[in-house]
Amino acid sequence: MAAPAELRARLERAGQGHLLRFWPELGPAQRSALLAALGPGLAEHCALAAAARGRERAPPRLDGRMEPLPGALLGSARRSGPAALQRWEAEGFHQISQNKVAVLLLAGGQGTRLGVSYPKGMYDVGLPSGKTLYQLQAERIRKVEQLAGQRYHRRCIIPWYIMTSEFTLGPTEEFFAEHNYFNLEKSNVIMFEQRMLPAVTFDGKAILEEKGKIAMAPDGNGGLYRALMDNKILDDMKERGIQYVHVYCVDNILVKMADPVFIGFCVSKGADCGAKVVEKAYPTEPVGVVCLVDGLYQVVEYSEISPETAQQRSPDGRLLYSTGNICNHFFTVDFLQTVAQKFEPQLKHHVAIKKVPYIDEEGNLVKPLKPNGIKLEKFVFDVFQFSKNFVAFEVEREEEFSPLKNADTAEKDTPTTARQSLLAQHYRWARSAGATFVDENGCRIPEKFSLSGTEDPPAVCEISPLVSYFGEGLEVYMKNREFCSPFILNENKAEMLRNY
Ligand code: UD2
Repeated sequence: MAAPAELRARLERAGQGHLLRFWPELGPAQRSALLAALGPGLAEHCALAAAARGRERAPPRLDGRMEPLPGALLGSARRSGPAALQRWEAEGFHQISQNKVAVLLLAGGQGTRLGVSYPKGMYDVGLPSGKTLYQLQAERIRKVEQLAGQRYHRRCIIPWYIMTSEFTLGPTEEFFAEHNYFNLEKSNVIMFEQRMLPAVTFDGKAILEEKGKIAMAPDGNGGLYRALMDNKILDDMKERGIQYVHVYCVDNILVKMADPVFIGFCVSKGADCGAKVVEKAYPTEPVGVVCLVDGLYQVVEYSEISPETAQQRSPDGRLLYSTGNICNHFFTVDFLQTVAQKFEPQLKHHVAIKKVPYIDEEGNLVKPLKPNGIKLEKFVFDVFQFSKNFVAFEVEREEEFSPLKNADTAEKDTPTTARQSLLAQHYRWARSAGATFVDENGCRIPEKFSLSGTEDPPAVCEISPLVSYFGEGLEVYMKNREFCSPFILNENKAEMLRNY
């Protein structure tokens, strides 16, 4: 059967005629799948992608239009006294105890830099326990629910929304089912799917990855806002009485799920939108900076600032633009609703240039060695501009940020650095709870007081999130006790030590 003439003519006119090149070879199922992908929006998307790439080849410098966040909007874990931190924490726990807080994981990315074919959350960075990122996150949720429950003597639930994509939904669902949802209630783990967009060549042609299939990629983590509407997630949140959502990305091994201090800070400031940030390590560090551009809140990518601006310092010696984005955001449900219903179409498309495998004219699959394709993505933080009351909260990098981005061949943000960050943190917690460590021969391991984020602690001590969420309550198990490294403090061990 020939392709419908009208469709062929429409595609030819739009410069997309090549998509029907292998039509005669396709079976009925492939044909109907291809037809479904060839909707009227396709040509428009291809033209948009090619034009966007043209613009982004020379990204505009934003220097002259930027201003740092006003101090009044910027809270800080380090520079605030214990009384303020306790007040925010208490506010956060209060909201959690009212079942008004949810967490939302952005897990639709393909993890290409890490080089694994499965979702990043399933990655095991080599901790003594063998726990994956998903398991650590699930256990942190359970622990915060428990801590809030103990304070307020009631059962607390923090629903876990997980945005996946065509690539990650199936394996993520299977993984959670295999692990019995890490003992969370299945009905409180809500997975939904973001949309996909076609990959396009530099001259604006959709790419065939199979003879009857257009190469597609998730529409970026800013695809969240459409996905919330597509999947009626905001309705689900409202039915559950959720008012505040902590949105975070999958790869930060130190992520503090539903962090009561951050939630409490944002709620007590009356914020509709907030971002956790870390102080930039050095002026050219490749992280986005949360700041104002033309008076609107924005994350400015490092490529959009000149080295001179990046190096500017304020009178206290800190970098003027020091607020590094770590993809940890606070939103009220009302704000999400307004954005999703009203502003989503205004979010700009960012261009990602990628190597996209394609079918050549002879029908062979080619894996390009050089980037050949454009993928358009929206970014989750591009909604900051619509906030009426935006705040940022600066946290300690070594306590809260160590992302898993690259394979171990890279220097930074690898499985090794993620593992080291977590074990260094747990070593610090154990030490301040009064623990000492010996090696397998019983010899005392000398203590180390200052650890860089990227070195192994002198003793290996892994503490289950089910025992401690942020280092709290460990004295009862560890004070004046000696442990043999490597040591895992899990729930059973904790129970034994408590009764000992
Ligand atoms: C993200 C932030 C960056 C910085 C950095 C810190 C964005 C756009 N950039 O950069 O500013 O904070 O993290 O680690 O937020 N994802 C989806 N769907 C998609 C694409 C990505 O859910 O279509 C998820 C992905 O699974 C991950 C998160 O979004 O959990 C961040 O994605 P990324 O790793 O591609 O972002 P990165 O490292 O460029």
